Amino acid sequence: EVWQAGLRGVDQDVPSITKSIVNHVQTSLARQAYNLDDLGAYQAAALSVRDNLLVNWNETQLNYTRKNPKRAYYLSLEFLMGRTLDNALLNLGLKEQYRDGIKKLGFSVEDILDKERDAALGNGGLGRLAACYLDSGSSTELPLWGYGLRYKYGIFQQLISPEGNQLEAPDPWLDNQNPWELPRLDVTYEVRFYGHAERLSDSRGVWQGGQEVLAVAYDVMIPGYGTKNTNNLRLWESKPKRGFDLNSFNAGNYEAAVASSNSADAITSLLYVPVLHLLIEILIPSSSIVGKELRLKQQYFWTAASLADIIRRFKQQGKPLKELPDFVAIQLNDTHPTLAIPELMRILLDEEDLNWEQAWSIVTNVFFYTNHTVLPEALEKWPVPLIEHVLPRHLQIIYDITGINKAVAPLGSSSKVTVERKFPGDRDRLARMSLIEEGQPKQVRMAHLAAIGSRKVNGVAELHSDLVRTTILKDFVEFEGSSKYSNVTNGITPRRWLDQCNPELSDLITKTLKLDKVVWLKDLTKLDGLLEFTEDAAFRKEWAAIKQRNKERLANYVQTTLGLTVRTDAMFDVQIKRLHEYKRQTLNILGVIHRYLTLKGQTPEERKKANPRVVFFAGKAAPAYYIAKLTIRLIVNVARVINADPDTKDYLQLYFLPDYSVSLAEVLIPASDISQHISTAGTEASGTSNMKFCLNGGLLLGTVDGANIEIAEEVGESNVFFFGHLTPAVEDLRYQHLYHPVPLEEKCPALHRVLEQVSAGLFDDADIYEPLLNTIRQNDYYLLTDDFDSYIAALAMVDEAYADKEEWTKKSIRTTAKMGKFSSDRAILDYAESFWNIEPIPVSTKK
Ligand code: 26M
Repeated sequence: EVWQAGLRGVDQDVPSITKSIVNHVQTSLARQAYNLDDLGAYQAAALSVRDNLLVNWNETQLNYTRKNPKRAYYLSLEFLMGRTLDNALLNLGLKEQYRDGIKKLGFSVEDILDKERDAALGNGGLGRLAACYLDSGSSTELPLWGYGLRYKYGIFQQLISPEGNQLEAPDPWLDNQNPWELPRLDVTYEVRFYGHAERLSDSRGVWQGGQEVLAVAYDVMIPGYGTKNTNNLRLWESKPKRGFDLNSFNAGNYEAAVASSNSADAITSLLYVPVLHLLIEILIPSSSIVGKELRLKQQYFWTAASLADIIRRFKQQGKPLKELPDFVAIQLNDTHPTLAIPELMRILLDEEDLNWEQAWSIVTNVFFYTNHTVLPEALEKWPVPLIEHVLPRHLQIIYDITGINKAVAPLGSSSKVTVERKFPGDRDRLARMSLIEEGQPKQVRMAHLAAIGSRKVNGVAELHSDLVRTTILKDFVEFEGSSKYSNVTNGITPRRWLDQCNPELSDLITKTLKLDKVVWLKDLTKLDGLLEFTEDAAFRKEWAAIKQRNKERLANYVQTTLGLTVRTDAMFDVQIKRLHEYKRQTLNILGVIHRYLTLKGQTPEERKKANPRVVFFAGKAAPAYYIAKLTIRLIVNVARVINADPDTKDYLQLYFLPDYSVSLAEVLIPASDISQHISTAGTEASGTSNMKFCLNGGLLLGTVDGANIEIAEEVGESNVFFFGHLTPAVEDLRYQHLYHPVPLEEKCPALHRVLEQVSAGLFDDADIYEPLLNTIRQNDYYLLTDDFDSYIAALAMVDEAYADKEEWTKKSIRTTAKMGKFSSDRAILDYAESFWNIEPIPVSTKK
């Protein structure tokens, strides 16, 4: 087909593939082809695929240099990429040729793909979103680069002890050589920390002394789907500027000599888990100061190196800096890169001699800020003394922006309209809006800095963006007007999250729509062509059979990795996401216990009417998040008891799958009949796995929250299972809890019975779960006692609906058919058009 060879410029036949793999075995791996193992075969195949990517990557970059378009940069501390080889093969259209070539060499492509380690440089939704956006940026041919950090260790590996406790082990993902990165040892920048800052005038200053660290670039190629366009993800590694301190070395003080080099290496050594810098503040005030300083250094190191790289590229054009916004747009993924705002001000004022008005006008036209949460405890704040110590000049600039004691932007605003002038005498408002929060110590509110320094601010789903406008940034909307505050609903790449993880369903869709798959995978709204087949019994049969085989694939995975036998003739019910109180895994497990107790109270005859259900959980808890870890322990121990109970094991099984990852999600998602997205209304900004399940024909059980709402709008309320209180009720209910508490046995007897059984030690030692149960009994901030009955009712509706298999399959087809909106191509094009003002730059297919 045209798109396969022509558009991608890659047309490798099987003999040349085997030749290239064997060549890499000998010359890159320095091994013999005749005694190669799967890992070696994977590495050689990956290097051979990389050769193809390199050709496209070079052409793409050359094309950008020649055409010199405006470019966009996605700054993210997290890129949760998962595996690359399968994705690269599919995007290049070379999967079948490689399957044959690899077989000729005596290996199976599936075994080889399985040897790749996930690149897990992220925590959850925010990092995976960044990875989907890179895929879509290349696929839609946009000049979009990512900038991040090359962590030596990704997110920790999760182990579960026999007692059910989460244990953390390091993730040394780079231990095997990584064929997907290109070290650019010549692309380096110096980044300064500490030292002292002096003011030279009202706005200008100088920053000297301290310590300098080197940032070294590593490039990761991001191939587009059905195009030659291959963008770049540049990850920075930190390294000491000089190997070590020669003076100490010569004086025989070897420890001191390597100390400074170690402190430089530490910056990119590990990915931070949110709780380490957020929740820990609340639990143990001013605990790990060292950890906090390192996280701040990480953020500045990455931000400074990325900006220096962007400005160097811009300057090569020989254009004046005032034109920067015409050529550069920078998206801030959450507040993590917000130091880019004072850093660009510093460069423009101190190094480029611009005045404040000129500099601020450039800054506020270059940056764009995406907010990913409205949970107050998750909003970043940095202690003023810490910033002063590590980045003294940036603190001066932050104070200049806030306009010491005058609140937002007397200097910052180019229109000279200040909060004081617009709202005279409103001191509370000034205090609320200030970049500096009063307290011991004072803290810098990063979301405020990101908002006032950006051209546009967006949330990640309609409801969430409304909440951003009406809660955390309300005062800013009132001050600046609402046009700057908008929404881009998240999306997911259908390449990885359908074509790659569910190849059988992808093939059935291609066959049914009678379209080349590249067409519908690049215009996902085409899926609604499936709607007319809901009434086609033969089609439904194929659809249901694929779901069944995906369930067997998952069962097989559980059998081989955990040695457990999962029955596949039951409904598969899945909740997979980071463990957090607001996501309410607790509600789910208490619902499972309720179901178990109900079954136990029935006669064997009565039980036969039950809809058999297998419940899967997976997800990591932040290492210091005690309640989240206790929830895991409860799930594991309930599973141990339930799965061993002969009365119920035919009707209810429960599994906690350890070490959730992108690759595990690719097995779990296609196998789900129903998935749970049950956050307290107003707390889950968007969610993105909800979109992935629905795209794969799984139905959704959820609250009226985040992107669930827009999914229901698309697929129709009759095809989703909604329950629970709505966002506007939440505040009121919390007030009731505090001032008019009702005893649990009165308010929710069903839940009361469940808690009593857990307390009594039905699943574990009697007292173990008291701290978890008390969060519900005491103030129940996440409203489990308010939503439990309607949750149980919704589960009953799910059972009832599942009993009618034909009708269920129709719902499943309708759900997939209406998921077009949630392609990350739509989302990234929305950013490109409404925010960045950039256009697709296709690589010419003609030589
Ligand atoms: C973690 C531990 C303790 C306290 C708070 C947190 C925490 C909560 C939210 C940390 C960060 C948070 O927000 C950042 C984030 O990752 N948000 C997620 O972004 C995804 C992509 O937009 C959304 O789909 C998720 O709904 C949102 O939670």
